[in-house]
Amino acid sequence: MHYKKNPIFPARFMWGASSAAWQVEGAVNEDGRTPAIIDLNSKTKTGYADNSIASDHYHHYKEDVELMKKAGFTSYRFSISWSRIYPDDSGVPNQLGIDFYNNLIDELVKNGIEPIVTLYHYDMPVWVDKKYNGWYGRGIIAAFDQYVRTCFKEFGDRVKYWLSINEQNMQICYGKWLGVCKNDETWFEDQWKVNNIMNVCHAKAVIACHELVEGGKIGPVPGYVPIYPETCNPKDQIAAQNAEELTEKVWNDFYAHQKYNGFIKSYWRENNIDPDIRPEDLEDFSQAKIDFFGVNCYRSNTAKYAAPDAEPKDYILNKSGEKGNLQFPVVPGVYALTNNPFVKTTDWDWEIDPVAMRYSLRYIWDHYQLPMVITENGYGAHEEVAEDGKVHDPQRIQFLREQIYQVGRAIQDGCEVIGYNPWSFTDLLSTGNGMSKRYGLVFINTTDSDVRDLRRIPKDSYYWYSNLIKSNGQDW
Ligand code: BGP
Repeated sequence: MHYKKNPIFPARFMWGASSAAWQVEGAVNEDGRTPAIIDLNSKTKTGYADNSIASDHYHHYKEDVELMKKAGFTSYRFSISWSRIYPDDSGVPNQLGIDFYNNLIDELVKNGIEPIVTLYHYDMPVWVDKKYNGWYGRGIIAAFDQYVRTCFKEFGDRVKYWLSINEQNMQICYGKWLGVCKNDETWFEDQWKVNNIMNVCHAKAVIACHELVEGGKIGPVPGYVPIYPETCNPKDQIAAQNAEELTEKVWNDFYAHQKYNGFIKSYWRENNIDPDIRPEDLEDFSQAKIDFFGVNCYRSNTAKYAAPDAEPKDYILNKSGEKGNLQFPVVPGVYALTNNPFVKTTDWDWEIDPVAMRYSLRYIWDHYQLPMVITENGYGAHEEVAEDGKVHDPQRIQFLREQIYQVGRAIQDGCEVIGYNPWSFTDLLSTGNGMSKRYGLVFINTTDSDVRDLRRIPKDSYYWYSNLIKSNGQDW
């Protein structure tokens, strides 16, 4: 791609990278942490590494922050492990867990790096799951409220950017994969009850943040995959809109307007679904005004018309890392997803589509006029240390270069974007492929079958990104 004119990024733009507790920390049995559902869920996935060690960030956090500092980071997005803070139902927080995050936050702040903190990234404590039936039981609402209030009180003096629930839309759309769905048979209806409880928890977090954190800002983190219509056939246009509603817009409208939109209310009516929304939920929603959107954007999807009598198909993600192993969903009478011949794909069949980044930022800005921070965007690949001891990742450099260029274009288009935090800082566990699907700017010398020495080796992309951010987006 030829860059005729470099886009201008605002002063104080937050350049950093991203991670999540269970994917990077390890130390799952240390200092009082108890198991999270994702620890158990992960064991059912082929090739998945045991996350008891992961990237061992728990023991390497100082070295990791040092590398961020050297790269010129001004932000770092990470998540807090709920079961480190509340390991059981005693209502007593675990001081050692609090100490770990205090140390990490202090280290970041000392080095001029703004912490951006996710409260929930797929890792529900097993005790919460057992006691309240996970996201299905309304008992989780008070437990979540207690947890987030503790986070705000303990860390809110230094953490001003907060994120509520990571990719709530994906957790509903891929309920089984991400450990939320407990019963396949009833998920069609259950998912909307579960979603309502998640919405209440999100709303509680927004309210508590504004109450407890001076100058605190909080937003949701939708997994945003823009949907293009396959053709200009009007039926494909509506199919694309349907897909957009059922995978993204229902959530984003809720976050921005604090109420359910007309599309979903009518969908529930037509399908005899009762999402069990209670008057007290509506009261919480009305007070939960978000300050910004976190945006996780990796790829795009393409939709086409699906006839009412079409054969239904589930979305089956590519779990092997060999191209061509993905099955697109067909929802009869609503939409079907399909190939986009205009974009390439990764080994896991994820569309490589930099323009989707510009499209997403413009779409969210046009609909909601709220500032946006990119909280995830990245390239998953098989990688190894080369004979020269370095890690060469030209495809990631190309991916990031093209994506960041489109972020710049969106800013030029008038969108308010305040930061870019790609996935991920170091290599970490992928949701389904452990260490064999690597995203990091920094290589972690470990594999799914051999822990090795966990050495940190900055990849070529780390150096490239460092130059780019030190020039505030001018040195490509
Ligand atoms: C996002 C999740 C992350 C991360 C990423 C890459 O949806 O928020 O936790 O894992 O996707 O996905 P994967 O690990 O499946 O490649």
